[in-house]
Amino acid sequence: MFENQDAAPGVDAIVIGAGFAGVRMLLELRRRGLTATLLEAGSDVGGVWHWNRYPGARTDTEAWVYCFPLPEMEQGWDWKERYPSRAEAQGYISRILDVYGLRDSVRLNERVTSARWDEGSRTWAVETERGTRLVSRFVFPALGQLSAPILPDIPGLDRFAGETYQTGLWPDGVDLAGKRVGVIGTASSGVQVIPEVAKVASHVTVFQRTPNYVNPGRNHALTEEQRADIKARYSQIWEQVAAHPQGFAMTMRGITYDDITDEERMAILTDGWEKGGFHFTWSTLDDIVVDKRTNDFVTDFFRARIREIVTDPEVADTLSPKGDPYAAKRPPVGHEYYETFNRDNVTLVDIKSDPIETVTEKGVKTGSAEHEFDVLILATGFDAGTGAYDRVDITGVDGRSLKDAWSDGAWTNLGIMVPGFPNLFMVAGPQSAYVNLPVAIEMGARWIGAAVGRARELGVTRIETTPESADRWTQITVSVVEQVPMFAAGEQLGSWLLGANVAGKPRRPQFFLGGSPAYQEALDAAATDGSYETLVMS
Ligand code: NA7
Repeated sequence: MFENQDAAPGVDAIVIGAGFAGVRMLLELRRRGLTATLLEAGSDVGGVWHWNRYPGARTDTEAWVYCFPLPEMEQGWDWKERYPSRAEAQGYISRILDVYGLRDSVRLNERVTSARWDEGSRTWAVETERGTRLVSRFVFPALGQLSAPILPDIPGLDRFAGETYQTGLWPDGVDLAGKRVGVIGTASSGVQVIPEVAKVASHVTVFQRTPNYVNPGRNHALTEEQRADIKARYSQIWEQVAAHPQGFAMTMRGITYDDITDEERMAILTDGWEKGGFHFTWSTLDDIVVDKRTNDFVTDFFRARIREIVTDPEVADTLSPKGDPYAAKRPPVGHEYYETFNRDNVTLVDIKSDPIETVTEKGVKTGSAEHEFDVLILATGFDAGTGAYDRVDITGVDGRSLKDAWSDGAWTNLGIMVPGFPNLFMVAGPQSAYVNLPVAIEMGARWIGAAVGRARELGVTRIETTPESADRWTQITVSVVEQVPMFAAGEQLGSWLLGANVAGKPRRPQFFLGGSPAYQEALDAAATDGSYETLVMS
Protein backbone atom coordinates (compact mmCIF):
# COMPACT_ATOMS: atom_id res chain seq x y z
CA MET A 1 0.00 0.00 0.00
CA PHE A 2 1.27 3.39 -0.90
CA GLU A 3 2.62 5.43 1.99
CA ASN A 4 2.60 9.16 1.75
CA GLN A 5 5.75 10.18 3.54
CA ASP A 6 5.47 13.88 2.76
CA ALA A 7 2.84 14.99 5.24
CA ALA A 8 3.27 18.61 4.20
CA PRO A 9 2.10 19.32 0.69
CA GLY A 10 4.80 20.75 -1.60
CA VAL A 11 2.27 22.95 -3.34
CA ASP A 12 -1.38 23.77 -2.71
CA ALA A 13 -2.46 22.44 -6.06
CA ILE A 14 -1.42 20.20 -8.94
CA VAL A 15 -3.12 20.77 -12.26
CA ILE A 16 -2.85 17.97 -14.81
CA GLY A 17 -2.91 18.98 -18.46
CA ALA A 18 -1.97 22.21 -20.24
CA GLY A 19 -4.89 22.51 -22.61
CA PHE A 20 -7.59 25.17 -22.42
CA ALA A 21 -8.97 23.66 -19.19
CA GLY A 22 -5.71 23.21 -17.31
CA VAL A 23 -4.33 26.63 -18.17
CA ARG A 24 -7.59 28.39 -17.27
CA MET A 25 -7.66 26.48 -13.96
CA LEU A 26 -4.06 27.41 -13.23
CA LEU A 27 -4.94 31.05 -13.73
CA GLU A 28 -7.94 30.73 -11.41
CA LEU A 29 -5.81 29.18 -8.68
CA ARG A 30 -3.10 31.79 -8.99
CA ARG A 31 -5.64 34.57 -8.76
CA ARG A 32 -6.90 33.02 -5.53
CA GLY A 33 -3.42 32.93 -4.07
CA LEU A 34 -2.78 29.18 -4.26
CA THR A 35 0.61 27.82 -5.19
CA ALA A 36 0.29 25.42 -8.10
CA THR A 37 2.28 23.22 -10.44
CA LEU A 38 0.89 22.13 -13.78
CA LEU A 39 2.09 18.81 -15.18
CA GLU A 40 1.76 18.30 -18.93
CA ALA A 41 2.52 15.09 -20.84
CA GLY A 42 3.37 16.83 -24.11
CA SER A 43 6.52 18.66 -25.15
CA ASP A 44 4.47 21.85 -25.40
CA VAL A 45 1.26 23.32 -24.05
CA GLY A 46 -2.04 23.34 -25.94
CA GLY A 47 -3.66 20.01 -25.12
CA VAL A 48 -5.59 18.72 -28.13
CA TRP A 49 -4.16 21.64 -30.10
CA HIS A 50 -0.70 20.28 -29.44
CA TRP A 51 -1.47 16.67 -30.37
CA ASN A 52 -3.86 17.06 -33.32
CA ARG A 53 -1.23 18.34 -35.77
CA TYR A 54 -2.88 16.91 -38.88
CA PRO A 55 -3.27 19.17 -41.93
CA GLY A 56 -6.50 21.14 -41.72
CA ALA A 57 -6.92 20.90 -37.93
CA ARG A 58 -8.82 23.94 -36.72
CA THR A 59 -11.63 24.82 -34.35
CA ASP A 60 -15.22 24.37 -35.46
CA THR A 61 -16.13 27.36 -33.31
CA GLU A 62 -15.62 30.99 -34.22
CA ALA A 63 -12.44 32.56 -32.84
CA TRP A 64 -14.14 35.28 -30.84
CA VAL A 65 -15.93 32.72 -28.67
CA TYR A 66 -13.26 30.01 -28.66
CA CYS A 67 -11.52 31.90 -25.90
CA PHE A 68 -11.98 33.19 -22.37
CA PRO A 69 -13.46 36.46 -21.13
CA LEU A 70 -10.06 37.74 -20.03
CA PRO A 71 -9.79 41.45 -20.83
CA GLU A 72 -6.02 41.43 -21.45
CA MET A 73 -6.40 38.61 -23.97
CA GLU A 74 -9.50 40.11 -25.58
CA GLN A 75 -7.68 43.33 -26.34
CA GLY A 76 -4.15 41.98 -26.74
CA TRP A 77 -4.66 38.92 -28.94
CA ASP A 78 -5.36 39.26 -32.67
CA TRP A 79 -7.30 36.38 -34.20
CA LYS A 80 -6.25 35.62 -37.75
CA GLU A 81 -9.10 33.50 -39.05
CA ARG A 82 -12.79 32.97 -38.40
CA TYR A 83 -11.95 29.42 -37.21
CA PRO A 84 -8.47 29.42 -35.63
CA SER A 85 -6.04 26.88 -37.00
CA ARG A 86 -4.54 24.35 -34.63
CA ALA A 87 -1.40 26.47 -34.34
CA GLU A 88 -3.40 29.60 -33.63
CA ALA A 89 -5.44 27.92 -30.88
CA GLN A 90 -2.25 26.55 -29.35
CA GLY A 91 -0.64 29.98 -29.60
CA TYR A 92 -3.58 31.48 -27.71
CA ILE A 93 -3.09 29.08 -24.79
CA SER A 94 0.61 29.71 -24.77
CA ARG A 95 0.07 33.46 -24.72
CA ILE A 96 -2.15 33.21 -21.62
CA LEU A 97 0.78 31.70 -19.76
CA ASP A 98 2.95 34.70 -20.62
CA VAL A 99 0.36 37.42 -20.11
CA TYR A 100 -0.52 36.16 -16.63
CA GLY A 101 2.99 35.07 -15.61
CA LEU A 102 2.07 31.40 -15.31
CA ARG A 103 4.74 29.74 -17.42
CA ASP A 104 7.06 29.02 -14.49
CA SER A 105 4.41 26.77 -12.98
CA VAL A 106 4.23 24.51 -16.04
CA ARG A 107 6.34 21.36 -16.30
CA LEU A 108 6.36 19.78 -19.75
CA ASN A 109 7.11 16.15 -20.70
CA GLU A 110 5.59 14.99 -17.42
CA ARG A 111 2.96 12.35 -18.19
CA VAL A 112 1.03 11.68 -14.99
CA THR A 113 0.65 7.98 -14.36
CA SER A 114 -0.97 7.98 -10.93
CA ALA A 115 -2.62 10.16 -8.31
CA ARG A 116 -3.20 8.76 -4.83
CA TRP A 117 -5.15 10.21 -1.94
CA ASP A 118 -3.68 9.95 1.53
CA GLU A 119 -6.33 10.33 4.23
CA GLY A 120 -3.86 10.88 7.06
CA SER A 121 -2.24 13.96 5.57
CA ARG A 122 -5.23 14.94 3.42
CA THR A 123 -3.02 15.23 0.39
CA TRP A 124 -2.68 13.85 -3.10
CA ALA A 125 0.57 12.33 -4.32
CA VAL A 126 0.97 12.56 -8.05
CA GLU A 127 3.57 10.58 -9.97
CA THR A 128 4.74 10.89 -13.54
CA GLU A 129 6.16 8.46 -16.06
CA ARG A 130 9.65 9.77 -15.56
CA GLY A 131 9.52 9.46 -11.80
CA THR A 132 8.59 12.93 -10.60
CA ARG A 133 6.53 12.79 -7.43
CA LEU A 134 4.67 15.81 -6.09
CA VAL A 135 2.38 16.16 -3.10
CA SER A 136 -0.42 18.70 -2.91
CA ARG A 137 -3.57 19.49 -0.99
CA PHE A 138 -5.73 19.67 -4.13
CA VAL A 139 -5.52 18.08 -7.55
CA PHE A 140 -7.19 19.35 -10.72
CA PRO A 141 -7.18 16.88 -13.60
CA ALA A 142 -7.92 18.74 -16.82
CA LEU A 143 -7.42 15.78 -19.08
CA GLY A 144 -9.66 16.79 -21.97
CA GLN A 145 -13.06 15.66 -23.19
CA LEU A 146 -11.72 14.24 -26.44
CA SER A 147 -8.07 13.49 -25.86
CA ALA A 148 -7.72 9.71 -25.69
CA PRO A 149 -7.36 8.65 -29.35
CA ILE A 150 -8.63 5.23 -30.41
CA LEU A 151 -7.56 2.91 -33.19
CA PRO A 152 -10.15 1.03 -35.23
CA ASP A 153 -10.73 -2.65 -34.55
CA ILE A 154 -9.55 -3.62 -38.04
CA PRO A 155 -7.38 -6.72 -38.30
CA GLY A 156 -3.87 -6.37 -39.68
CA LEU A 157 -3.28 -2.70 -38.78
CA ASP A 158 0.23 -3.46 -37.57
CA ARG A 159 1.07 -5.30 -40.81
CA PHE A 160 0.92 -2.18 -42.97
CA ALA A 161 4.42 -1.43 -44.30
CA GLY A 162 3.76 2.26 -45.02
CA GLU A 163 3.29 5.10 -42.55
CA THR A 164 0.21 5.10 -40.28
CA TYR A 165 -1.06 8.17 -38.41
CA GLN A 166 -3.97 8.65 -36.03
CA THR A 167 -5.17 12.24 -36.46
CA GLY A 168 -5.23 12.79 -32.69
CA LEU A 169 -1.54 11.85 -32.34
CA TRP A 170 -0.08 13.44 -35.43
CA PRO A 171 3.67 14.06 -35.38
CA ASP A 172 5.53 16.96 -36.96
CA GLY A 173 7.23 16.53 -40.30
CA VAL A 174 4.78 14.26 -42.13
CA ASP A 175 5.17 14.73 -45.89
CA LEU A 176 2.21 13.60 -47.94
CA ALA A 177 3.21 15.23 -51.23
CA GLY A 178 2.78 12.88 -54.17
CA LYS A 179 1.81 9.96 -51.94
CA ARG A 180 -1.05 7.48 -52.19
CA VAL A 181 -3.08 8.04 -49.05
CA GLY A 182 -5.94 6.09 -47.51
CA VAL A 183 -8.18 7.75 -44.92
CA ILE A 184 -10.45 5.80 -42.57
CA GLY A 185 -13.02 7.95 -40.76
CA THR A 186 -15.29 10.69 -42.05
CA ALA A 187 -16.40 12.63 -38.98
CA SER A 188 -15.02 15.92 -37.58
CA SER A 189 -11.31 15.06 -37.95
CA GLY A 190 -11.74 13.18 -41.23
CA VAL A 191 -13.66 15.98 -42.92
CA GLN A 192 -10.90 18.43 -41.97
CA VAL A 193 -7.95 16.32 -43.06
CA ILE A 194 -9.36 14.90 -46.32
CA PRO A 195 -9.56 18.18 -48.33
CA GLU A 196 -6.06 19.22 -47.23
CA VAL A 197 -4.49 15.86 -48.05
CA ALA A 198 -6.22 15.84 -51.44
CA LYS A 199 -4.42 19.08 -52.34
CA VAL A 200 -0.97 17.47 -52.10
CA ALA A 201 -1.32 13.68 -52.34
CA SER A 202 -1.21 11.89 -55.67
CA HIS A 203 -4.38 10.06 -54.69
CA VAL A 204 -6.67 9.87 -51.67
CA THR A 205 -9.02 6.98 -51.02
CA VAL A 206 -11.65 7.73 -48.37
CA PHE A 207 -13.20 4.80 -46.52
CA GLN A 208 -16.59 5.91 -45.25
CA ARG A 209 -18.58 3.77 -42.85
CA THR A 210 -21.32 6.24 -41.89
CA PRO A 211 -22.01 9.39 -43.91
CA ASN A 212 -22.33 12.57 -41.87
CA TYR A 213 -24.17 15.82 -42.32
CA VAL A 214 -21.18 18.15 -42.73
CA ASN A 215 -21.97 21.81 -42.09
CA PRO A 216 -20.07 24.11 -44.47
CA GLY A 217 -17.64 26.15 -42.35
CA ARG A 218 -17.04 29.14 -44.64
CA ASN A 219 -13.75 30.05 -43.07
CA HIS A 220 -12.04 33.30 -43.98
CA ALA A 221 -9.18 35.47 -42.82
CA LEU A 222 -10.24 38.28 -40.48
CA THR A 223 -9.64 41.81 -41.68
CA GLU A 224 -8.29 44.64 -39.49
CA GLU A 225 -11.82 46.06 -39.33
CA GLN A 226 -13.30 42.72 -38.26
CA ARG A 227 -10.66 42.33 -35.56
CA ALA A 228 -11.33 45.83 -34.25
CA ASP A 229 -15.06 45.14 -34.30
CA ILE A 230 -14.61 41.93 -32.29
CA LYS A 231 -12.49 43.73 -29.71
CA ALA A 232 -15.06 46.47 -29.35
CA ARG A 233 -17.97 44.06 -28.95
CA TYR A 234 -16.70 41.54 -26.39
CA SER A 235 -19.15 42.49 -23.66
CA GLN A 236 -22.03 42.05 -26.08
CA ILE A 237 -20.51 38.79 -27.36
CA TRP A 238 -20.37 37.32 -23.84
CA GLU A 239 -23.96 38.36 -23.20
CA GLN A 240 -25.05 36.45 -26.28
CA VAL A 241 -22.92 33.49 -25.26
CA ALA A 242 -24.46 33.37 -21.78
CA ALA A 243 -27.96 33.20 -23.25
CA HIS A 244 -27.26 30.71 -26.04
CA PRO A 245 -27.82 27.00 -25.28
CA GLN A 246 -24.52 25.96 -26.85
CA GLY A 247 -22.45 28.91 -25.66
CA PHE A 248 -22.08 30.57 -29.06
CA ALA A 249 -22.45 34.25 -29.98
CA MET A 250 -25.67 33.49 -31.81
CA THR A 251 -29.31 34.12 -31.14
CA MET A 252 -31.97 31.44 -31.35
CA ARG A 253 -34.84 32.68 -33.49
CA GLY A 254 -37.59 31.28 -31.28
CA ILE A 255 -39.16 29.60 -34.31
CA THR A 256 -40.50 26.04 -34.31
CA TYR A 257 -42.20 23.83 -36.88
CA ASP A 258 -45.78 25.03 -36.60
CA ASP A 259 -44.82 28.73 -36.68
CA ILE A 260 -43.85 28.82 -40.34
CA THR A 261 -44.41 27.50 -43.87
CA ASP A 262 -42.07 25.23 -45.82
CA GLU A 263 -41.00 28.21 -47.87
CA GLU A 264 -40.03 30.18 -44.76
CA ARG A 265 -38.29 27.12 -43.35
CA MET A 266 -36.28 26.81 -46.51
CA ALA A 267 -35.29 30.49 -46.37
CA ILE A 268 -34.12 30.22 -42.74
CA LEU A 269 -32.09 27.08 -43.39
CA THR A 270 -30.55 28.62 -46.50
CA ASP A 271 -29.53 31.61 -44.43
CA GLY A 272 -27.91 29.32 -41.82
CA TRP A 273 -26.20 27.33 -44.57
CA GLU A 274 -24.75 30.50 -46.07
CA LYS A 275 -23.57 31.82 -42.69
CA GLY A 276 -21.87 28.48 -42.14
CA GLY A 277 -20.56 26.50 -39.20
CA PHE A 278 -22.86 25.99 -36.24
CA HIS A 279 -25.10 28.86 -37.35
CA PHE A 280 -26.85 26.20 -39.41
CA THR A 281 -27.49 24.03 -36.34
CA TRP A 282 -27.93 26.52 -33.54
CA SER A 283 -29.46 29.70 -34.95
CA THR A 284 -31.99 28.52 -37.50
CA LEU A 285 -34.93 26.47 -36.19
CA ASP A 286 -35.20 26.02 -32.44
CA ASP A 287 -36.66 22.51 -32.57
CA ILE A 288 -34.15 20.72 -34.83
CA VAL A 289 -33.19 18.24 -32.12
CA VAL A 290 -36.65 17.76 -30.64
CA ASP A 291 -39.19 17.76 -33.49
CA LYS A 292 -38.86 15.00 -36.08
CA ARG A 293 -40.72 17.07 -38.68
CA THR A 294 -38.12 19.84 -38.50
CA ASN A 295 -35.30 17.33 -38.41
CA ASP A 296 -36.65 15.55 -41.50
CA PHE A 297 -36.88 18.86 -43.30
CA VAL A 298 -33.27 19.57 -42.40
CA THR A 299 -32.05 16.18 -43.63
CA ASP A 300 -33.91 16.64 -46.96
CA PHE A 301 -32.35 20.09 -47.23
CA PHE A 302 -28.91 18.61 -46.62
CA ARG A 303 -29.27 15.83 -49.18
CA ALA A 304 -30.33 18.40 -51.79
CA ARG A 305 -27.24 20.52 -51.05
CA ILE A 306 -24.95 17.47 -51.37
CA ARG A 307 -26.53 16.64 -54.74
CA GLU A 308 -25.94 20.20 -55.89
CA ILE A 309 -22.28 20.23 -54.88
CA VAL A 310 -21.12 16.74 -55.81
CA THR A 311 -21.11 16.21 -59.57
CA ASP A 312 -21.17 12.39 -59.65
CA PRO A 313 -24.70 11.37 -58.53
CA GLU A 314 -23.51 8.02 -57.24
CA VAL A 315 -20.83 9.65 -55.07
CA ALA A 316 -23.38 12.23 -53.89
CA ASP A 317 -25.71 9.42 -52.91
CA THR A 318 -22.97 7.61 -50.97
CA LEU A 319 -22.09 10.82 -49.13
CA SER A 320 -25.74 11.38 -48.15
CA PRO A 321 -26.99 9.98 -44.87
CA LYS A 322 -30.20 8.06 -45.56
CA GLY A 323 -32.48 7.91 -42.54
CA ASP A 324 -30.18 9.20 -39.80
CA PRO A 325 -31.46 12.21 -37.85
CA TYR A 326 -29.45 15.41 -38.11
CA ALA A 327 -27.39 16.27 -34.98
CA ALA A 328 -27.89 12.83 -33.43
CA LYS A 329 -24.11 12.87 -33.52
CA ARG A 330 -22.09 16.05 -33.29
CA PRO A 331 -22.23 17.58 -36.78
CA PRO A 332 -18.78 18.00 -38.35
CA VAL A 333 -17.84 21.35 -39.85
CA GLY A 334 -16.05 21.06 -43.19
CA HIS A 335 -14.14 23.34 -45.49
CA GLU A 336 -14.79 22.37 -49.12
CA TYR A 337 -15.47 18.84 -47.88
CA TYR A 338 -18.13 17.78 -50.36
CA GLU A 339 -16.36 19.72 -53.15
CA THR A 340 -13.25 17.58 -52.59
CA PHE A 341 -15.08 14.55 -53.99
CA ASN A 342 -15.23 16.30 -57.38
CA ARG A 343 -11.44 16.03 -57.67
CA ASP A 344 -9.94 13.40 -59.97
CA ASN A 345 -7.51 12.24 -57.30
CA VAL A 346 -10.17 11.40 -54.68
CA THR A 347 -12.06 8.11 -54.49
CA LEU A 348 -14.84 7.32 -52.03
CA VAL A 349 -15.27 3.73 -50.84
CA ASP A 350 -18.52 2.89 -49.06
CA ILE A 351 -17.41 0.34 -46.49
CA LYS A 352 -20.99 -0.32 -45.39
CA SER A 353 -21.58 -2.07 -48.70
CA ASP A 354 -17.96 -3.15 -49.30
CA PRO A 355 -16.54 -3.72 -45.80
CA ILE A 356 -12.87 -3.59 -44.93
CA GLU A 357 -11.69 -7.14 -44.37
CA THR A 358 -8.16 -6.45 -43.29
CA VAL A 359 -5.22 -4.11 -43.49
CA THR A 360 -2.42 -5.75 -45.48
CA GLU A 361 1.25 -4.97 -45.90
CA LYS A 362 0.35 -2.89 -48.94
CA GLY A 363 -2.87 -1.20 -47.89
CA VAL A 364 -6.51 -1.92 -47.20
CA LYS A 365 -8.43 -4.92 -48.47
CA THR A 366 -12.17 -4.63 -48.81
CA GLY A 367 -14.46 -7.40 -50.06
CA SER A 368 -14.03 -6.26 -53.64
CA ALA A 369 -10.47 -4.90 -53.93
CA GLU A 370 -7.08 -4.31 -52.36
CA HIS A 371 -6.20 -0.59 -52.21
CA GLU A 372 -2.48 0.15 -52.05
CA PHE A 373 -1.12 3.09 -50.08
CA ASP A 374 2.03 4.81 -48.94
CA VAL A 375 0.24 6.36 -45.97
CA LEU A 376 -2.78 5.32 -43.95
CA ILE A 377 -4.60 8.00 -41.94
CA LEU A 378 -6.88 6.89 -39.11
CA ALA A 379 -9.37 9.62 -38.29
CA THR A 380 -11.15 7.21 -36.01
CA GLY A 381 -11.84 9.35 -32.98
CA PHE A 382 -11.52 9.30 -29.24
CA ASP A 383 -12.67 7.49 -26.14
CA ALA A 384 -14.59 10.59 -25.08
CA GLY A 385 -15.32 11.78 -21.54
CA THR A 386 -14.06 9.06 -19.20
CA GLY A 387 -11.41 7.78 -21.66
CA ALA A 388 -8.60 10.13 -20.65
CA TYR A 389 -9.34 9.51 -16.93
CA ASP A 390 -9.25 5.74 -17.38
CA ARG A 391 -5.68 6.06 -18.63
CA VAL A 392 -4.41 7.42 -15.30
CA ASP A 393 -4.33 5.35 -12.10
CA ILE A 394 -6.38 7.55 -9.76
CA THR A 395 -6.98 6.16 -6.27
CA GLY A 396 -9.20 7.74 -3.65
CA VAL A 397 -10.51 6.95 -0.17
CA ASP A 398 -9.81 3.38 1.04
CA GLY A 399 -7.70 2.70 -2.02
CA ARG A 400 -10.70 2.69 -4.35
CA SER A 401 -9.79 3.40 -7.96
CA LEU A 402 -11.67 5.86 -10.14
CA LYS A 403 -12.14 3.09 -12.69
CA ASP A 404 -13.91 1.07 -10.04
CA ALA A 405 -16.08 4.04 -9.00
CA TRP A 406 -17.02 4.36 -12.69
CA SER A 407 -17.50 0.67 -13.42
CA ASP A 408 -21.13 1.39 -14.40
CA GLY A 409 -20.13 4.56 -16.25
CA ALA A 410 -19.30 8.17 -15.37
CA TRP A 411 -20.64 9.16 -11.93
CA THR A 412 -19.95 12.72 -10.83
CA ASN A 413 -21.39 15.77 -9.19
CA LEU A 414 -21.65 18.36 -12.00
CA GLY A 415 -18.84 16.73 -13.99
CA ILE A 416 -16.46 18.13 -11.37
CA MET A 417 -16.28 15.93 -8.28
CA VAL A 418 -16.54 12.21 -7.59
CA PRO A 419 -17.61 10.77 -4.21
CA GLY A 420 -14.65 9.08 -2.55
CA PHE A 421 -12.13 11.38 -4.24
CA PRO A 422 -11.78 14.35 -1.89
CA ASN A 423 -9.99 17.51 -3.01
CA LEU A 424 -10.02 16.31 -6.62
CA PHE A 425 -11.75 18.64 -9.05
CA MET A 426 -12.04 17.74 -12.72
CA VAL A 427 -12.00 20.71 -15.03
CA ALA A 428 -14.61 20.08 -17.75
CA GLY A 429 -14.61 16.41 -16.80
CA PRO A 430 -17.03 13.69 -17.88
CA GLN A 431 -20.69 14.76 -17.35
CA SER A 432 -19.81 18.45 -17.55
CA ALA A 433 -21.60 20.54 -20.15
CA TYR A 434 -20.98 19.65 -23.77
CA VAL A 435 -21.17 23.13 -25.27
CA ASN A 436 -18.61 25.49 -26.79
CA LEU A 437 -15.76 24.16 -24.70
CA PRO A 438 -14.03 27.30 -23.42
CA VAL A 439 -17.41 28.41 -22.12
CA ALA A 440 -17.89 25.17 -20.19
CA ILE A 441 -14.32 25.46 -18.87
CA GLU A 442 -14.84 29.05 -17.77
CA MET A 443 -17.98 28.10 -15.84
CA GLY A 444 -16.30 25.10 -14.23
CA ALA A 445 -13.04 26.85 -13.33
CA ARG A 446 -14.88 29.72 -11.65
CA TRP A 447 -17.08 27.36 -9.68
CA ILE A 448 -14.15 25.22 -8.58
CA GLY A 449 -12.14 28.32 -7.66
CA ALA A 450 -15.00 29.62 -5.55
CA ALA A 451 -15.49 26.27 -3.79
CA VAL A 452 -11.80 25.99 -2.96
CA GLY A 453 -11.81 29.64 -1.89
CA ARG A 454 -14.74 28.96 0.43
CA ALA A 455 -12.95 25.99 1.99
CA ARG A 456 -9.91 28.13 2.64
CA GLU A 457 -12.06 30.84 4.21
CA LEU A 458 -13.52 28.22 6.51
CA GLY A 459 -10.04 26.91 7.27
CA VAL A 460 -10.95 23.35 6.19
CA THR A 461 -8.62 21.04 4.29
CA ARG A 462 -10.94 18.35 2.94
CA ILE A 463 -13.79 18.70 0.44
CA GLU A 464 -15.78 15.73 -0.75
CA THR A 465 -18.99 15.42 -2.68
CA THR A 466 -21.80 13.12 -1.57
CA PRO A 467 -22.92 9.91 -3.33
CA GLU A 468 -26.46 11.34 -3.48
CA SER A 469 -25.23 14.36 -5.44
CA ALA A 470 -23.50 12.13 -8.00
CA ASP A 471 -26.57 9.88 -8.31
CA ARG A 472 -28.70 12.94 -8.87
CA TRP A 473 -26.42 14.55 -11.48
CA THR A 474 -25.94 11.27 -13.34
CA GLN A 475 -29.71 10.87 -13.48
CA ILE A 476 -30.05 14.40 -14.85
CA THR A 477 -27.55 13.69 -17.66
CA VAL A 478 -29.48 10.51 -18.52
CA SER A 479 -32.89 12.19 -18.48
CA VAL A 480 -31.76 14.99 -20.82
CA VAL A 481 -30.85 12.38 -23.43
CA GLU A 482 -34.12 10.52 -22.86
CA GLN A 483 -36.08 13.71 -23.38
CA VAL A 484 -34.33 14.79 -26.59
CA PRO A 485 -35.16 12.30 -29.34
CA MET A 486 -32.27 13.22 -31.65
CA PHE A 487 -29.72 12.85 -28.86
CA ALA A 488 -31.20 9.47 -27.89
CA ALA A 489 -30.82 8.38 -31.54
CA GLY A 490 -27.05 8.75 -31.13
CA GLU A 491 -26.98 5.38 -29.37
CA GLN A 492 -27.81 3.49 -32.59
CA LEU A 493 -25.32 5.60 -34.51
CA GLY A 494 -22.40 4.99 -32.16
CA SER A 495 -22.22 8.56 -30.86
CA TRP A 496 -19.25 9.29 -28.61
CA LEU A 497 -21.47 11.77 -26.74
CA LEU A 498 -23.08 8.67 -25.24
CA GLY A 499 -19.94 6.56 -25.09
CA ALA A 500 -21.38 4.39 -27.88
CA ASN A 501 -18.31 4.49 -30.15
CA VAL A 502 -16.20 2.29 -27.88
CA ALA A 503 -17.03 -1.42 -27.69
CA GLY A 504 -17.79 -2.57 -24.16
CA LYS A 505 -17.86 0.93 -22.67
CA PRO A 506 -20.53 1.25 -19.97
CA ARG A 507 -23.36 3.24 -21.52
CA ARG A 508 -23.94 6.62 -19.92
CA PRO A 509 -24.00 10.05 -21.46
CA GLN A 510 -20.43 11.31 -21.34
CA PHE A 511 -21.68 14.88 -21.01
CA PHE A 512 -24.54 17.00 -19.74
CA LEU A 513 -26.40 17.83 -22.96
CA GLY A 514 -28.88 20.26 -21.43
CA GLY A 515 -27.00 23.36 -22.58
CA SER A 516 -24.84 25.97 -20.91
CA PRO A 517 -27.52 28.19 -19.29
CA ALA A 518 -28.95 25.09 -17.56
CA TYR A 519 -25.45 23.99 -16.54
CA GLN A 520 -24.73 27.43 -15.11
CA GLU A 521 -28.01 27.24 -13.17
CA ALA A 522 -27.01 23.88 -11.73
CA LEU A 523 -23.61 25.25 -10.72
CA ASP A 524 -25.21 28.28 -9.11
CA ALA A 525 -27.75 26.15 -7.26
CA ALA A 526 -24.97 23.98 -5.90
CA ALA A 527 -23.15 27.02 -4.56
CA THR A 528 -26.08 29.10 -3.29
CA ASP A 529 -24.85 31.66 -0.78
CA GLY A 530 -21.62 29.77 -0.38
CA SER A 531 -23.49 26.80 1.11
CA TYR A 532 -22.16 24.10 -1.25
CA GLU A 533 -24.73 21.74 0.15
CA THR A 534 -23.58 18.80 -1.94
CA LEU A 535 -20.04 19.15 -0.62
CA VAL A 536 -18.84 18.00 2.75
CA MET A 537 -16.11 20.33 3.99
CA SER A 538 -14.16 19.40 7.08
P1 NA7 B 1 -15.45 10.62 -34.34
O1 NA7 B 1 -16.49 11.66 -34.38
O2 NA7 B 1 -15.56 9.56 -33.31
O3 NA7 B 1 -15.37 9.92 -35.78
C1 NA7 B 1 -14.66 8.74 -36.01
C2 NA7 B 1 -14.80 8.34 -37.46
O4 NA7 B 1 -14.08 7.14 -37.67
C3 NA7 B 1 -16.24 8.07 -37.86
O5 NA7 B 1 -16.41 8.41 -39.20
C4 NA7 B 1 -16.32 6.55 -37.67
O6 NA7 B 1 -17.32 5.94 -38.43
C5 NA7 B 1 -14.95 6.14 -38.16
N1 NA7 B 1 -14.56 4.83 -37.65
C6 NA7 B 1 -14.30 4.51 -36.37
N2 NA7 B 1 -13.97 3.21 -36.29
C7 NA7 B 1 -14.02 2.73 -37.54
C8 NA7 B 1 -13.79 1.44 -38.11
N3 NA7 B 1 -13.43 0.39 -37.36
N4 NA7 B 1 -13.94 1.30 -39.44
C9 NA7 B 1 -14.30 2.35 -40.19
N5 NA7 B 1 -14.53 3.58 -39.74
C10 NA7 B 1 -14.39 3.76 -38.41
O7 NA7 B 1 -14.00 11.26 -34.18
P2 NA7 B 1 -13.40 12.61 -34.79
O8 NA7 B 1 -11.98 12.61 -34.43
O9 NA7 B 1 -13.74 12.76 -36.21
O10 NA7 B 1 -14.14 13.74 -34.02
C11 NA7 B 1 -14.18 13.77 -32.59
C12 NA7 B 1 -14.23 15.16 -32.06
O11 NA7 B 1 -12.91 15.62 -32.02
C13 NA7 B 1 -14.87 16.21 -32.83
O12 NA7 B 1 -16.21 16.27 -32.69
C14 NA7 B 1 -14.22 17.47 -32.35
O13 NA7 B 1 -14.77 17.90 -31.13
C15 NA7 B 1 -12.87 17.03 -32.16
P3 NA7 B 1 -18.79 5.65 -37.78
O14 NA7 B 1 -19.47 6.98 -37.77
O15 NA7 B 1 -18.55 5.12 -36.39
O16 NA7 B 1 -19.41 4.66 -38.67
